[in-house]
Order: sequence, then structure tokens, then C-alpha cells
Amino acid sequence: MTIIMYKRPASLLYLSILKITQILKHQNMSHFLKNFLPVLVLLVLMVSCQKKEKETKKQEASKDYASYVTTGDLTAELTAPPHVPKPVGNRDAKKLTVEMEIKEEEGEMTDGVRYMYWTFGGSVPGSFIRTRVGDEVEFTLSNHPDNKLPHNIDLHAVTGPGGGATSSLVAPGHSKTFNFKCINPGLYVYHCATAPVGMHIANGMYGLILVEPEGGLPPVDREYYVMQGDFYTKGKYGEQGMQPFDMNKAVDEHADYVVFNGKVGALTGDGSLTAKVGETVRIFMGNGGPNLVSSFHVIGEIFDKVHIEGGDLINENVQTTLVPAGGAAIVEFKVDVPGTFILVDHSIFRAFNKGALGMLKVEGKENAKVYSGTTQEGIYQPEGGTIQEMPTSGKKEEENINKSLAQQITDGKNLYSRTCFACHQSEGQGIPGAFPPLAKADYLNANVNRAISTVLHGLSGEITVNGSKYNSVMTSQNLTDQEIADVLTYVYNSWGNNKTRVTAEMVKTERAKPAPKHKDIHE
Ligand code: HEC
Ligand SMILES: [Cu+2]
Repeated sequence: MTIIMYKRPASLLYLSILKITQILKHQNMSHFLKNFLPVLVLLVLMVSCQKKEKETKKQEASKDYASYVTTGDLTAELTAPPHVPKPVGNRDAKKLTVEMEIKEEEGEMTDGVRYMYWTFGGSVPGSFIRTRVGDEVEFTLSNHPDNKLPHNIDLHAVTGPGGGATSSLVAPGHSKTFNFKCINPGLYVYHCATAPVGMHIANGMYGLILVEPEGGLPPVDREYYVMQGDFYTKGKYGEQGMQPFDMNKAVDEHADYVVFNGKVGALTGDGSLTAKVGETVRIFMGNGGPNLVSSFHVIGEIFDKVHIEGGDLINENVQTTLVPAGGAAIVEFKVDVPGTFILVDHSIFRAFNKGALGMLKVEGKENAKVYSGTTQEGIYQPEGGTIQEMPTSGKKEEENINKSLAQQITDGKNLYSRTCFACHQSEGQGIPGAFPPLAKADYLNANVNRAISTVLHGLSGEITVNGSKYNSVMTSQNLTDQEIADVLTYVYNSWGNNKTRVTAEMVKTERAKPAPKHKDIHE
């Protein structure tokens, strides 16, 4: 009988019922009993056995950690992001002392933008806490005497009223101690739950607590702590100076900043995460909210494993994982090739316009089998063979060689509004944290050959423009010498720049030089 071949009892049962009803229509009852009753009995037995097996498994998983006996004491190591404390390994469950201090501290949201952060342990997100199932945590929450407000803590790893919030409300200059048992393994968010709760969270009062299973999580080469949060300021994104929290925007869920680890660029440049080719990276990814859900993605990587929502269930081969506000996920992946891998909230305007962008820099040997970069670039001629040359060479150049300055500026302006405008913006003002300004730009005015080279070959790596750091990628612009001369002449003769005139000859000289080497960027 073919149905026996199906492995899953549920579908088996369903198929047999189908079969049986079919047979009943055509044959008499005694025939049915003789042939199919034994099969049916067998099936029912199989299904009930499976059910029992499941139940015992479930019991094992929730082994009664509520009454699990601890051996010895330990003071928890707390770390600031992106670092995490040492794995628990196979240590026994212990009485674990956690001491955390709340600090209200001014910090930098992005270049020139100050923000008053409220923090657990002096960082956003707050200190990472690492425990194991069965640990009995003695948690002391201190509110620094310089702080202005009372605070408390609600840990999602706690089984008890308010997740600890009701026991931990503490005024400035005081401390509170409460105890809880880690009963369920998983990665959990903690946050302040003092009214107005949304405001305390919006100011950075969240972090992660990991409860490892017995024996610990499987070892990996690198572990990192990343947490997303959305921020609401009186001024728009990038508006300079001290920016107070904006309650109306928060209620409307109109975030000005969506960032990893508390500020724009926390995980770029010197803050980038690092790894070597061949290593396995584990990211403990949380989302403090207060409002937005994260579509967490690493450009150029696939998560080999995701502990969905920070729980036991593991999904494999995942491109983007959803991390809810007040939720978490553990993602793991092996890095196979070198390059810069970009961490984003794939609600993508948040990444490129609101700050939700980080970097993982991987060093090591190329592996052309896995990824080989551009292997060929050819001339594409959709109209057939009429265009016989690369557009940069020959006649076209000669035709335009005697343009007046005014003509160059007009043509350059035209070109600018077609190609550069999308990133550098209409008045060359750029976008803070993403695209450097070309208006009154010291970097541009300092070196014309460098500017020509940028448009010719593209640019990546850290640069400083008008005192602000940029660490992003400009792709090479496929333009002729004359076009590059025109667009740069337009830029140099606009918005307070130094009125340099760039000629096609200058671009030609620059093109003849070898192109600068760029780090490989996987997008
Ligand atoms: C897709 C977005 C994008 C486009 C289109 C683009 N750029 Fe850029 N540009 C950038 C980024 C990003 C950087 C900074 C790269 C870095 O961080 O290393 C940059 C840097 C520059 C710089 C050097 C920094 C400065 O502020 O002086 C110049 C000059 C420049 N671009 C000119 C141009 C011109 C001219 C065009 C149009 C022909 C253009 N760019 C088109 C993204 C872009
Ligand atoms: Cu608080």
C-alpha cells in the first residue's frame, strides 16, 4: 500500500480516511473490515505514540528549573555593546549577583547632535547580562544621585509581576534589590517601565539578558551584541545642537533616528564589528523599540541559523529576520569571503536616511569559488553595432573641447541633476551620516585631482568633510572626460566653492593614472 510510505502520521491518517471513504462508496462493509481495519488500528496507535513522545520531550525542555538547586555564588560580568560576557559553558547553576547602575548622560546621536540618554550601566543598549537556566539572580538596581528621575527595570526573563518592575522602582541616590530565578532559556529584552514608559524606552533604557541552556550555547568564534532603537527629536535628522525628546513624534511613531547601539555610526568605522574568513559569527540582536519592528539583514550574508524571537526554535538559511519591538533573535553565520558586510534594518530608508546601518569587516583570503567579484565588463550595444567605440574615446571628446566656462557650467548642472543629485542633494548639502556635502566642502576644495579621481573611480573608506566623518561607498560614475569636467566645474562654481575650472584634459591625465585600490564591498 502506497500510503504506508508517508512518514508523517497526520498526513497518513488523512490519506487513509480519504481512501477508506472512497472504498466505502464502492464496496461492502465486510470487505472494508477485513482489509482496512487492521491498518486503521495501526495508524491510531502510531499517532498516539508520537503524541506521547512529544509530551515527554516538552517535559524535558521545561525541566523544573523553578526548584533547581544552585551551587555557589558568582558576580555577573556585565559588558557594554557590542561586547558580550564570557559564555557560561557547562558551569553549574549559581546564585548570580547582578549590580547595575542607572545613569542619565548626555551623548552624541550623530555628528553635532547631542541627546540626553537615560541608560542602564552607561551605554545604549544597557549592559549585557549573561546567565544560565537555574541561576538565581540577585539583582541590585542603583539610581545615580545625579539623576533627575526615578526608574525601574522589567526583565522579560523574569517570571513574576512586572518582570521585576514593581520591586525595583528606585529614586535617584537609592538602590533596590530583588531576586528571581531563570526558568526559561532564551534571549530576552529588559527595559525601564516607569511612566511614561514609552519615553523611558525612547531615551535608551533597554538592553538584553541571555539565559543559556544547560551546557551553554554551542561555541562560536565571535559573539556580538547589537540592539536597534528608534529616537524622536524636536529637530529633524541631523539638526545640530542639543535635541530634546519629542513626545508628539513618538506617539505618531515618526522616528527621526533608527539606529543600532544608540547612535548613528556606532557600528561603522572604528566601531565596526570584525571577523576573519572561516569564522562563525553570532549576533545577539535585540530591538528596544519603543515603536518600530526591525527587518534585520546583513548585506552579502545569509544567516545559517536564527533562533527565532530568541527562543528554542531554530530556522536555517534566512535572509532577513524580523525582530519585534521588545523582542530579540540570535543569528549565526559563517563568513566565507573577505569584505565589508553591512548590517541594516531592511526597511531601507531607515538604513540610509535614519542611521540603521552597521558594518562587519571580514579579513582573510579571497575565495573565488564563493565570490569572485566582477569577472568581466563589456560594452553593451542594444542598438546593434552602430556604436563602435567606448563613449569616452575619439570624436565626441574633440567636439566639445572648446566649451566656454558658462557652457560647461550649464552642461554640468544638467548632468548633476541627473546623476549626483540623488545622493549629494540639490544644493550639494548632502545627507548627514550618509552622503558628504559638496557645498562649501573643504575636502572637495582641497584637492581637485582627488575630486576627479572620486568621480572617475568611485570612493570608499573613511573621509572627513567639514569636520564630519563619512564611511560609505560612492560607485564610479560612468562618464566621459568632458562630462566629468563639466559636472565638477559646475560643483566648484556653485554653493560657495572655490571656482576651480576642470578641463577634459585634466580628467584625461587623471584617467591615465592607475586607479586607487578599494576594499571589496559586498552589496
Ligand atoms: C549613489 C550615491 C552617490 C552618487 C550618485 C554620487 N556620489 Fe559622490 N559620494 C557618495 C558617497 C557615499 C561619498 C563618500 C564616500 C566615502 O565615504 O568614502 C561621495 C563622495 C564624493 C566626493 C568626495 C567628498 C566630498 O564631499 O568632496 C565628491 C567630490 C563626490 N562624491 C562627487 C560626486 C559627483 C560630482 C557625483 C555625480 C557625478 C557624485 N558624487 C555622485 C555618494 C554618491
Ligand atoms: Cu527609566
